Amino acid sequence: MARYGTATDRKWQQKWEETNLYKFDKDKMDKKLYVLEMFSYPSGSQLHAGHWFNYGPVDSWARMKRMQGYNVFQPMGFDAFGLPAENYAIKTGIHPKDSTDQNIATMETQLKAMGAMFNWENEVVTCRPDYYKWTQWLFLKLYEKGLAYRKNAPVNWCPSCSTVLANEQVVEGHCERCDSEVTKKNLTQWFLKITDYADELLEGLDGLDWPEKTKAMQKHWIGKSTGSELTFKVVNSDLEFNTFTTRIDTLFGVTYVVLAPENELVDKLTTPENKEAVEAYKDASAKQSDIERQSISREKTGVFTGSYAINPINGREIPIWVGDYVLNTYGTGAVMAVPAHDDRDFAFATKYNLPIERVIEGGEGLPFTEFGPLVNSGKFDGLIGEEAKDAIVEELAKDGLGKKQVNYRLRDWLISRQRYWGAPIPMIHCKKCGTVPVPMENLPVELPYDVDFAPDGKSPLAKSEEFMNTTCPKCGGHAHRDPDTLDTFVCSSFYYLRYPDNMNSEKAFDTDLINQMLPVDKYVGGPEHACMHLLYARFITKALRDMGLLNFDEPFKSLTHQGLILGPDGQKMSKSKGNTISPDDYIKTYGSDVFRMYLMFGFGYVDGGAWSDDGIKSIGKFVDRIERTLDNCIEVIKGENSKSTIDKAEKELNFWRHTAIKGVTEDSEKLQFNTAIARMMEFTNALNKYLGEEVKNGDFLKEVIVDYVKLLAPFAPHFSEEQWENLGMNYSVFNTEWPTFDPSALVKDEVEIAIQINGKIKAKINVSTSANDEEIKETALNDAHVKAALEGKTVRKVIVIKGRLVNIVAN
Ligand code: ANZ
Ligand code: ZN
Repeated sequence: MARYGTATDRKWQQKWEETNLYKFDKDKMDKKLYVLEMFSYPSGSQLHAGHWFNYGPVDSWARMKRMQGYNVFQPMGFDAFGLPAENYAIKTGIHPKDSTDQNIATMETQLKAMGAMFNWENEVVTCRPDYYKWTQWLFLKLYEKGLAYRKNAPVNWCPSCSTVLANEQVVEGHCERCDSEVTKKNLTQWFLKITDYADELLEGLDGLDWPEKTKAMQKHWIGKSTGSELTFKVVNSDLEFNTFTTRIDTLFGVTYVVLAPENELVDKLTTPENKEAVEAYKDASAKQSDIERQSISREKTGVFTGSYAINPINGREIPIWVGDYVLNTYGTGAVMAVPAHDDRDFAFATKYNLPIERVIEGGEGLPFTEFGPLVNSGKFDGLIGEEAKDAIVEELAKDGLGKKQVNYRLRDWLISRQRYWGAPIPMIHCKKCGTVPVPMENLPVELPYDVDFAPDGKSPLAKSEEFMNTTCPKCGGHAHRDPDTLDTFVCSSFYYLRYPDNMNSEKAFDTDLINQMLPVDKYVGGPEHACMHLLYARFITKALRDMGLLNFDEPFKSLTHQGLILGPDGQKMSKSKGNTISPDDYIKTYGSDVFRMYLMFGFGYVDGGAWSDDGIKSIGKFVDRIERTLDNCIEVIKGENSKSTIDKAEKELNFWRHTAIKGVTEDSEKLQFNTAIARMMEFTNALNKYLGEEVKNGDFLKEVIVDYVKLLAPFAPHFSEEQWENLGMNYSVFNTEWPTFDPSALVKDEVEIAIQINGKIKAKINVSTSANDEEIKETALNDAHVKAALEGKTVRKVIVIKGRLVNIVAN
């Protein structure tokens, strides 16, 4: 009878729960290890292979750490608000709360069947009032500090879904959900001032043990750009506007300027004969997302306003155009165009027949040196790069027409959502007092259950009179609640702070406790959150630190992104392709340990790859083999020990034992589980080889398999507990110490050396590692195979390459 499978899983899960084995010990803070996996979104009611790949291997790592003496904290919860549940509700009529609760219940059962060391008593569920009370608290704290503000801003709007879309939900200008064209709509929205932390968010990246690619993505997203802001006056007018440029050294090559269609100067600058064309152009570009407008390959378009501007350096008059490759949300919403030195300007100028003129200076990459005549830069001729930039900006500064300027690509975080399934924004709008925060003691502002959330262009909560009508906390008069809900990324921006103190009903968290518990020591999750969740969480940590509520700067010291498990066809798993793998089915057959071990052995952890049924089958066979091997070992141990000495065979087994201890420990530490498990396979082979010996040492063997089961325990926790019990050891293997390797056991007494005769390997010999060249040579020449091969030949030369090879030249 196999000692693995669901019955074994259940048995040990129950025992672990009864004995509260994985309880975090608050008195052992010096050894705390906060291991965090990104919490799940409770959708589709199924735990999929991706969840397993995130949680299973990390749990194995955490188990090893526990055995190494760490006091592991590994919580789990649900990121439970959000669009999918609401969209599902719109389609099926099942209330988001009901479907979410149902999905959570199912996923909890599935997660428990995984048998990970989750600290369930610390669970958080973001859609429950005991959690979102603190999401609202966080918003109010940010508001108190001036980090939350309200402004009118253009947002992506899907007319058919009647809702705001995040930038990420706009795919090539169309709604991700219904494919209709997305437009812009001006709405009054709440924003969080993440831009206040732009520099710190950038600088902090250096000290983080994060994937380089993720750090690079955040860096790019923050997009710090050092340049200058220049003033262009409008010809025959009092109007002027600023441009932001990183290449002021190309100022003499400016042949026109371009304003973003949304730039408020456009209407004032447009002459009557150009009005119609400009209006039409503005309408067309309102439909484009910023992301699209920035696309390099996209054809550049624009219209002339009819007005001219003055180049501040040389007084030259240049046409003012409108073009949507200029974003209104970056820099000043206007650019000086230098088609000889900028790709986009070049494409634009070529299309509209605008002059292209090259400056001599420039220094940094001159992409179009073959284009356009050289223009003279007057007294700046001969200066290049930074020198030229400094000289020109200094000159302009004298007349107040230029200054150095730093710009960021990062925008403030728009957090209002005109959706139902989220945390209500705890703000009250009073005719007399304006916007008034809900007093902290009145939190949570509960999300009402009975709301018509069918999309019709308004926030669903706005339709609930009961919710909307309230009294003003300041004047006591009649007032309205804010009808919007918070972006779900607000919920997940602080969940790691709430976990350790999830039952606290007085505060979001106890500062002293959290300062001890955090930062998170190891954070693991998908790479898709690089510029959203991972950036928001860093911002919120810094903001709370500045409020005196935390004493650390960064929430996640070390981060890993697990790879993606693909379907058997090598494609991303999807229901429509029918290539999904249902973990539950496999667990029924193999139990959770084999499933987990296959994931850990079959894939590089950060690489992922295609699922293979043969792969899991062979891991099943490996576990069977482990079981047979250990049974045979136990038989030897229980029998009369034939010898008590440690000889050659024991030394060899000991070598593999310590090789495995060293390898498994080092590889697992780096989350390289596939090679760690390969070591266990080597170790298993060595045990079997030893079992083939005629006389064995039972006491020694027992020592060896005690280490064997300990090393196996993190990868196959239930099965290993079973083996541990079978060995007659005390519960639990996870309360024992992780083995350490003995370096002296890794020094081999003998090495195998190949013997080549005239370049061909003819034999292999064993020699003592302490043998000198002369001794090795002699052993080689005395070997029977070598003697036979040298029959009738004369040895001309013997070269010994220590530890590896003996090369004999003979003819
Ligand atoms: C003249 C120039 C010449 C430029 C040249 C570049 C190369 P980063 O590095 O991303 O900050 N720019 C400024 N504001 C813009 C806006 N709102 N929309 C689109 N483009 C804008 O890029 C700064 C450069 O992007 C600026 O420097 C400006 O073009 C353009 F050979 O000015 B440059
Ligand atoms: Zn009032």
